[in-house]
Amino acid sequence: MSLVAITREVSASIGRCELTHLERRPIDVTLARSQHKQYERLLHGLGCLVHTLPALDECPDSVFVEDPALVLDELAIILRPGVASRRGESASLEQALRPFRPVERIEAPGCIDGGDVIQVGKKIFVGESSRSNAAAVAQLREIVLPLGYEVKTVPVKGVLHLKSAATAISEDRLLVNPLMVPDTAFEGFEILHVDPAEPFAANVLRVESTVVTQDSFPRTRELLEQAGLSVRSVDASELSKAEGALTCCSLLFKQRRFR
Ligand code: CIR
Repeated sequence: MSLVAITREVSASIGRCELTHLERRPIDVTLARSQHKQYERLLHGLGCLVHTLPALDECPDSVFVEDPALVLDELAIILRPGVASRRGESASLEQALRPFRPVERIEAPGCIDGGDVIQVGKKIFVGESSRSNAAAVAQLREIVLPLGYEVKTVPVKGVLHLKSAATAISEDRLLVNPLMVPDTAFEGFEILHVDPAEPFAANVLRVESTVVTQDSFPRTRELLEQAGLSVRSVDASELSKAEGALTCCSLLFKQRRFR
């Protein structure tokens, strides 16, 4: 079954993005757009059906489509991002998801960013970051427990989202920066650590059996290759200045149409 990748063009206002742990640096919007196109081309080359939404110029962070939604095999959940500036991104994303999945939603006072959610098989880990709270986790549990998922919260430090600190590289292995999230959070998984010289390398995008990393993390790429993975890389320097990485720029899911 094909994978759908929902992406969104880079907003003209990305220079006014939210920043939590990074200093603001000028973002070259033209370069950001061309890097984003390369990312989409790579996904297309890996067999994804890329569905690009038009830019939302009034929403600086809207290229990071991972945050306002979570798509599981059974349904999509419209999340409630942890910062108010990102809540205007949900409506058009919901429209794009409706043909594929029934839609549920997280309501106030819950807030949760998709960047805080790692889903591997029937396990869902949620980062205890500044963007996600217990009310949202309780709502998420209520939605997914009947579908057989298990939801576990995980401490994160020094980084925006759980997925900046750890991502799945296969059904039973995770790539982790142990200084940001403890290995013990992921019981039952085999853990591979990022190279210590590349603390932000843990955010990789798994597309079937391929793992996509950033050009700027060659040492971690080597570790992934030594672990037997097929690895591709892209340049995401401009989106990194907005505190974004690779998983944030797409919602990837099996194509099954709902209506
Ligand atoms: C934000 O602070 O919301 C954006 N500047 C970056 C979001 C990155 N998203 C992600 O890691 N999932």
